[in-house]
Amino acid sequence: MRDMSDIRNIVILTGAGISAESGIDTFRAGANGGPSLWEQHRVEDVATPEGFARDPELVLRFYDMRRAAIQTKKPNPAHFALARLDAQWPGELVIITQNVDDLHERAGAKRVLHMHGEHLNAWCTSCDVRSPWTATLIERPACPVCAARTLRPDVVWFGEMPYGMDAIYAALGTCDLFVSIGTSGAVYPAAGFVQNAVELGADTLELNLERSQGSRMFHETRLGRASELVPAWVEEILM
Ligand code: BV8
Repeated sequence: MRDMSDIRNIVILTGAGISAESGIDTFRAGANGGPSLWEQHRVEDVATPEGFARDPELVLRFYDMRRAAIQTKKPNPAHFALARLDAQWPGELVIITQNVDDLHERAGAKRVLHMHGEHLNAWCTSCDVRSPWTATLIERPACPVCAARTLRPDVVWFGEMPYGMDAIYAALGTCDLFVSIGTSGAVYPAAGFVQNAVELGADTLELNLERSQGSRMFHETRLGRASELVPAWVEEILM
């Protein structure tokens, strides 16, 4: 691992585990054995374009329930620690999140990239405009721009192209440190970023409740809760 003083550019990847202690269910039940999202619904039924075409009401209700739920949750110390790092870090920094909640932003983070979209946006498949959205979509409301009743969750489903891939690969190409927080490493291309980082010469650190599927590719793994591990790591890197 580099000496801390040689680290200029940082790429952070977050997953559902960073929001778990805010009360937002993860996709795969973590070591804490909490409920997981996929236990209630099969991925193919609620997180694919085919599932949406087959049963739009089921999918719209699934996302309406989650969109409402996240608005009752609050950022936890891990989100606040990353927002502090974002504000104080003099070099390049980007928080690439797989999460579709807005807890990074509500904690004050600015340099956030939602590669899998955002619950609080609705995407009109007629005019392609994404509009801020905190209400429900089940009643097929009119698009605020073109009035068509073709709004869907602005969330990247399986088989769809994640957002910001060019910016992500550019950031991985210049980063000195890649930090993965609260993700199982089960879904690509996000799960492959650590491999890109290693091949491009970055140091890699994993902060997670349990070892992720890509754990062996990290130079260092720290196991524990994000609300404890992340503030401690930010304190260390800002020293
Ligand atoms: C793509 C938004 C091409 C939706 C999500 C066959 C057909 C088609 C595609 C594929 C295929 N086979 C493979 C693929 C690719 C596919 C894929 O990877 N499938 C998997 C299942 C094998 N990927 C895609 O389709 C992607 N698109 O490939 O396009 C392409 C390729 C390359 C470059 C460009 C384009 C699109 C995938 C996006 C799917 N959408 N989310 C929604 O939110 O509803 S995925 C969703 O699950 C998340 O966003 C996240 O990405 C993923 C994994 O979730 P995690 O965040 O890791 O959460 P998880 O519950 O799994 O783990 C939580 C972790 O936290 C655990 O490790 C736990 O221990 C830890 N934890 C728990 N509590 C705590 C904690 N850690 C710390 N503290 C705690 N307190």
